[in-house]
Amino acid sequence: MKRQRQEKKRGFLSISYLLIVLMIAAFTACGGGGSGDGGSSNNNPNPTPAPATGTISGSVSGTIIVAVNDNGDIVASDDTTGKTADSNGNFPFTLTGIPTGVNIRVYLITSTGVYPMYFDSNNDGTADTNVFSLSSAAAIDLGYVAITNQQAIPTTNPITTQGVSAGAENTNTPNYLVSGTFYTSSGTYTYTNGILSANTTSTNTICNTTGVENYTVTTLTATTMIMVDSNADTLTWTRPSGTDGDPVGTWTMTIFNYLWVAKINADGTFTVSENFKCVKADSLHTQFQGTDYYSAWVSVNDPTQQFTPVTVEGQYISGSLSLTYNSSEGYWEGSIFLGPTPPTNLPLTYTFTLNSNTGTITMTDDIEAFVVPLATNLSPSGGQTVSATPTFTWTGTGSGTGSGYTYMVSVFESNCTSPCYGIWNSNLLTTTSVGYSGPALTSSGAYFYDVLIIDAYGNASIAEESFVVQ
Ligand SMILES: [Ca+2]
Ligand SMILES: [Ca+2]
Repeated sequence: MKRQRQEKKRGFLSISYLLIVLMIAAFTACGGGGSGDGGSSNNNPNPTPAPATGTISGSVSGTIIVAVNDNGDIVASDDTTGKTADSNGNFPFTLTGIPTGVNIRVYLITSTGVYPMYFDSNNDGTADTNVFSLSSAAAIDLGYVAITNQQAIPTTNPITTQGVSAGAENTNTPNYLVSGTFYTSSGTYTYTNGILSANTTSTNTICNTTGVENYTVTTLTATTMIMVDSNADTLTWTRPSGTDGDPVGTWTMTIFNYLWVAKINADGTFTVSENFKCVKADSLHTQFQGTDYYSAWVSVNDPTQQFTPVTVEGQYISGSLSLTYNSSEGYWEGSIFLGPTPPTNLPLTYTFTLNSNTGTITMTDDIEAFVVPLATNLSPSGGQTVSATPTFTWTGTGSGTGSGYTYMVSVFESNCTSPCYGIWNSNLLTTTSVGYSGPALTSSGAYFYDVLIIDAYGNASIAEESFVVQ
C-alpha cells in the first residue's frame, strides 16, 4: 500500500513538473538586440530564395490577430498591444509572410472571445466563408475589421484583391484558441552573446511575477528561435519571416491548448500575450498491480505565495478541497481520486477560490478528457542495470502519436524522500525513444522513471519502471 501511494505521488509530481514547464513558458518574455549565433543559412553561400509570400493588413479595436493554415498551424500573427491608435482609436496590424497556394483562416482574439474572420464569397451580401488563399504574393488590405454576431467582418472583402480567392468554410477552431482569455506581460530586454535577458516590468497574469529571466538562445534563424531556460526546458518559437540572428519580430508558440505571442521590438521592449491558465485541473491515469486509478490533479501557480488559502470545489469533492502550498515548486496543489474507470460526465469543472489581502479571485478549469492508453514495454525495466546515459524506449499508442498525444519521460531517484522531485524531464516527444541527457546519474544508483502519454489539454497517463546504473 505504501508503495502504491509512492507511485501515485511521483506521478503527481511528474505532471506538476510539466506544469512548471508551462509556467516557465508563460514567463518567457523574449529579448533581442542582435548578436545571435545564427542559423545554418549563415553557412550557405547560395541560399534558396524564399518563396513569394503575401501580406494581410488592416485595423482593429485592439486584439491579437493570427492567420492559420488547414492544419491549424500559425503562419503569421500580430498583437496590437503597445501600438499607437489611429485617429479613429483603432490599431493597425500587419500579417507578413502569408504563404501562397495555402488555405488561410484569420482569427481575432479579444478579451471577450475568439472571432473567425468571415467574408462574402458570392457577392450576395452575406458573409459565408472564413477561408481564402493567395495565388500570388498579394497585399490584402482589409480596412477596419469589426466584430459582428461572433464573427470578424472586414470593411474590404479580401477576394476583391487580385490573386485572392475564396475557399470552403472551415468551422474548426484550433485548440489553442479555444480559451479566449489572454493575459499580457511586458518589459525590456537585452540580447547579448546568445543570452536573452528579459526584465518583466508589468504583468496582469495572476501567476507571473516581475523581474529578470535569462534564456539561452541555441537557434535563431529567420523563422525559428529555440531557447533554453534555467530549468533546461526548451521553448521553440516560430515567426513567418525575419532576419537570421536577430530576434526582433513577432513570435508564436503553442503548447498543448495554449498560445503565446511574443513581440520583440527594435526599441528594446517586449510584450508577451498568452492564454495559459494559472489554475489547472488535469486528469491522471496510473496503474498499480493491474488496477487502474484515475484522478484529478489541481494546481495554482503562485511563486510568491500571494494567495492563502486556496480552495477548490467541483465533482468528486465533498464540500471544498483546501490546497497545499509546495514551497519548493511555488504552487498550490491537491488531488482528487475519481475511481478505477474514467468518469463519463465530461467535462468536469473545478472552481478555484484564491484569497489574498487584496480580495478574492475565482477561476475555473475543466477536465475535458482522460488518457486511457498507458505506455507499455518500457525499457529498461525491473531494476535492469544500464549505462549512465540510458536510452528509454516504449510502445506508445500506434503509429505516430495519434489523437494529439505526445510523450514525456521523467526520471526520479528511487531513494528520494517525499516530496520527491524529478531529476530530469525530456521535452515533449512524438518518438517512442529518448536518450537521457540530464545531470550525471550516480554509479550504482537506483532510479525510477515515468513515461507519460499527454493529450492536447495536458491530461496524462503514467507508466513507471526502474533501473540501476552500473
Ligand atoms: Ca455570401
Ligand atoms: Ca484542464
